[in-house]
Amino acid sequence: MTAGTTQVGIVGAGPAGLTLARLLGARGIESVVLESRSRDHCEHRIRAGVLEQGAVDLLRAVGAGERLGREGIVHHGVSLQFAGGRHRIPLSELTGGAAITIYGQTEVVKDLIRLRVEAGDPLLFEAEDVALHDIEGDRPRITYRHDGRERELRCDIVAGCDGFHGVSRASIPAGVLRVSERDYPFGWLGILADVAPSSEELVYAHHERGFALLSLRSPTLSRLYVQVAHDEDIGEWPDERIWAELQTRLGLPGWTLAEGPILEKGVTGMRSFVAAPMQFGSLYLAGDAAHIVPPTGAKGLNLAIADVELLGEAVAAWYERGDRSGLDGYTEACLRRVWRAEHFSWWMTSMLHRLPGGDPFDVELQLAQLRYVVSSPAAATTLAENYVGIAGRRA
Ligand code: FAS
Ligand code: PHB
Repeated sequence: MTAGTTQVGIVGAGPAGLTLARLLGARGIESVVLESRSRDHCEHRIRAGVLEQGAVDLLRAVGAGERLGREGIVHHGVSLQFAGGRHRIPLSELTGGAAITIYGQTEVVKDLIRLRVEAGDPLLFEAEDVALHDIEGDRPRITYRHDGRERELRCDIVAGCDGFHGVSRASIPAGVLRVSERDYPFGWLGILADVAPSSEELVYAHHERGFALLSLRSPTLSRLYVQVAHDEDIGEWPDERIWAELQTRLGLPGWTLAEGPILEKGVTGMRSFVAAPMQFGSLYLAGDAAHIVPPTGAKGLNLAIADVELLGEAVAAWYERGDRSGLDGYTEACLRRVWRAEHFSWWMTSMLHRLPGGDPFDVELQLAQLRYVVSSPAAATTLAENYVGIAGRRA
């Protein structure tokens, strides 16, 4: 067994783990990032696409803002489409100028990995059988296998940034966590298509056949989704069927949805999930390891980055001046914002998706809500301020 030591052991090289590593490095705190998958897998796993201003600011602050500033597309509105009409929500007008930035999570991860590798700081891909030990005390250990050799990492703190299916949350003893969750009876089939987006801004569509979303990754790359069954078989969806469904759900008189080669397609399930506390002993959970939101509110990635901003500051305060208040108050500091995002994501999902087995009453409630949001400045502001990112006391 090869033993090593560091200050913070970070499990997972997704947005949470990689951003935390940068934040700690900026404060002179050593960390080792252990990732179970390959670099190529992490850099090409298609996921989120919308960054709140807070996330953009933090990525810039940790030195990951150069390409983001060049290639990120700033949007000042989104549209809701229902009952044959498309209605723009002027996000920036309603929030004193706040905006969102379209920049794929794959790009965020590529930028952060490149920075980590260039800095020569430890980032181990394909770390196998990662296991946490002695997390209830103040000398936790992480064991894992890398390059065929059994290894052990001794550290002061473990950051569980390993996503919903990771090992960290599962390492917390039974009976400690309070889990709140909701599984939805539908999922999203998403495609990445080599075609210029047919709308400059995102379009969220309510349709009797189900929800659809027009999003994008660049001026030549479209990202689109259709609601499907939660256990949909992607094999049942040849490209022609996907485009036909998108044309039906997004189509409007006088507007054309351009089609093109589909480069990637996949089905993702949908759930709301919060595990509390987000810490146990010397283990701190961040991002999807602690909470999941349905992607309708575009919050998942932004929540992960917001968690590690708090965790990074708390860890630095502890090392720099022995102040544990941030660590002790980490869960409470995160959960207000997490539950605000959980509510908003649930609200957007409930308003826009066709509920399997839903009766006309459900549909009329959704349409009434949609008509109200697009006709009342107060209601539109509610959507806008949550969508661009609500922080502080209003969370
Ligand atoms: P991540 O899951 O991104 O990263 C965790 C990392 O830990 C991964 O690299 C994983 O390989 C690694 N890991 C797991 N187990 C490990 C172990 N035992 N040892 C070591 N490493 C381990 N959010 C949006 O806002 N919009 C979207 O459209 C959207 N689409 C999504 C589609 C899918 C299929 C999924 C699963 C999520 C989607 N999300 C979306 C949410 C997503 O963006 C997450 O919120 C975001 O990835 C959270 O980042 P992390 O917390 O870093 O977790
Ligand atoms: C995306 O572009 O992947 C995206 C955008 C907005 C969402 C979800 C996903 O709400």
